[in-house]
Amino acid sequence: MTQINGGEMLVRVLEQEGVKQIYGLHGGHIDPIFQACADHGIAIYDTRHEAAAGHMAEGWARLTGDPGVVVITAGPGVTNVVTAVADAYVDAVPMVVIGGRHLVRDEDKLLLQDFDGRALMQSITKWSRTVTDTARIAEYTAMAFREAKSGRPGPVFLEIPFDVLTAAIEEESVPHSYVFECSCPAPAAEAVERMLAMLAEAKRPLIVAGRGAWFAGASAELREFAEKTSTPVVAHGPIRGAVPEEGHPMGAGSLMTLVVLSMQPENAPDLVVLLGARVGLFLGGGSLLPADAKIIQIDIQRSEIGHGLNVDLGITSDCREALRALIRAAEGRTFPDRSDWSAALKGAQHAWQFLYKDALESDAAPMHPLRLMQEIDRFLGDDDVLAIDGGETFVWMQMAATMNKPGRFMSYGYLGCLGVGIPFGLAAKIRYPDKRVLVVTGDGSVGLNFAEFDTAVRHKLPIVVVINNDQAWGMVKHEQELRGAKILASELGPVRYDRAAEGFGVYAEMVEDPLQVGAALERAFASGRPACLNVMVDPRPPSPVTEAAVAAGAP
Ligand SMILES: Cc1ncc(C[n+]2csc(CCOP(=O)(O)OP(=O)(O)O)c2C)c(N)n1
Repeated sequence: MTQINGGEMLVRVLEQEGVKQIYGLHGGHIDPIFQACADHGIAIYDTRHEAAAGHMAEGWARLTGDPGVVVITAGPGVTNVVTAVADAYVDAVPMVVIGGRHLVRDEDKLLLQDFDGRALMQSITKWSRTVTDTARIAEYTAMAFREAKSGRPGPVFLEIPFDVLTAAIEEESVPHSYVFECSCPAPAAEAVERMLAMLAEAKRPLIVAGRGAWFAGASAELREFAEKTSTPVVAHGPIRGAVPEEGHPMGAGSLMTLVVLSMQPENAPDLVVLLGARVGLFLGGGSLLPADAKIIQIDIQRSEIGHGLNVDLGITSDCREALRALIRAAEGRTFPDRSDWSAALKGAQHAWQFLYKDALESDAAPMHPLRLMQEIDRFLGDDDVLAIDGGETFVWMQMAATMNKPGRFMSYGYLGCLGVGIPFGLAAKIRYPDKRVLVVTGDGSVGLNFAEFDTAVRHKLPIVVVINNDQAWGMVKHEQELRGAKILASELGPVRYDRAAEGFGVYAEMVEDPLQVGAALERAFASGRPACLNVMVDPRPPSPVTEAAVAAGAP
């Protein structure tokens, strides 16, 4: 019989799970896993900081729905990946985190990287285990994938002590290959009937589609249902574009449309369908939904129904299964013509262009940040992928972005986690090697994972990073200004990020003229290399979200 070590055993399960790449940063404690990955042709995307490896893994999962796999070393490797795992946990993103651990026999001896990673990870993972028997590594690895993917997905943590990983044992068969059949919960027939009846009565119904709809793979069904029932859609996250936001009467843009609607009582929706969308930050804690609107909530997680908001009809179901049942039941029925309503929504979707008309039409430098975002939106095609990072930067880009295909829009979620931009962009480029990937980030946020320009160069991942350079941690600086507080710890100055990025070997330019943004983007993509455009913008204007947050007394 052949002898294999724990690393080999683990990687055989990765292979069986269809894993083509892992993300990580090396350390002796995990070398057997890296060695076995190389033997099995699994790519290792090694980063300059474990946080970035974690964000790449969650970025991959956010786009594909498949667990992203990150492998980090014992002790500081585990502690450095915590933010990314928390980001995935808060947003229910599947991720398999594999950590090294000190030797079992060295427990509590203060030797190299002696640290209880599992204790740390327990509050930010769905499931966690420490493997103490080499013969069970395969069983536990397969279990980790099942846990990450089942029910409401999320990150899991598997920790393997170095002596358990390196021990040689007789070759054992890894768990038998299986097909992970989705036995997804579907809606009850009565619930489907009730929902269709409520929809038929509504004058201004609106679907709010969130990450749950994306992970359920419900893009096509969402569009079909919206068309069949004349129900407009606003969307958040990668499901944006499932109903094209341009040229389709039911595509009503992002949640920024809700911000405008909340200022137009005459256009308040009378029925809101929360489709895999939770009530939190992006719905203003529920305040963006009219108090007297009827609420229907569809979510795979029963406990999520009514969380933060009273609902009139709750449906515990996988979003795609629910939409399929609704589409079947809606067959042959007619729904009211709602063209006035969808026109009103289109108006709200584009209201920003009128509210900021002067800034958008001015060619003066420094340009207004929304002007930069408009230039970016004009440049981007339907197939291009957009990853956003930053505070004000996120708001301005979210206002300007038009998504016409699903799976092209990425950003952080409820954790409000800055620093994800470059790692998400890199993950997107791995997922879509033939598509253009653009990262738009604040100058503060880009600093958190700036060294990942090196990862982009080493791994030949030609993403283009646009830095919205307002020379500050803009959102917090504007908050200080609006509150009349002292301006402190929020200023950064005119840093030449383009020159710093050049040091890593990327194509770089500084851009000051708004009329040059499009041409600079062309040159950056044409370079065929990773690229950095350091765009100087007017640091003064606060975004409407910052103004609203300060007015509401929120941080
Ligand atoms: C990791 C992390 N640290 C700090 C914050 C708090 N925070 C929220 S917005 C913001 C400013 C972001 O500045 P920048 O990236 O330059 O974007 P801008 O607001 O200027 O567009 C900060 C520091 C956070 N959300 N996440």
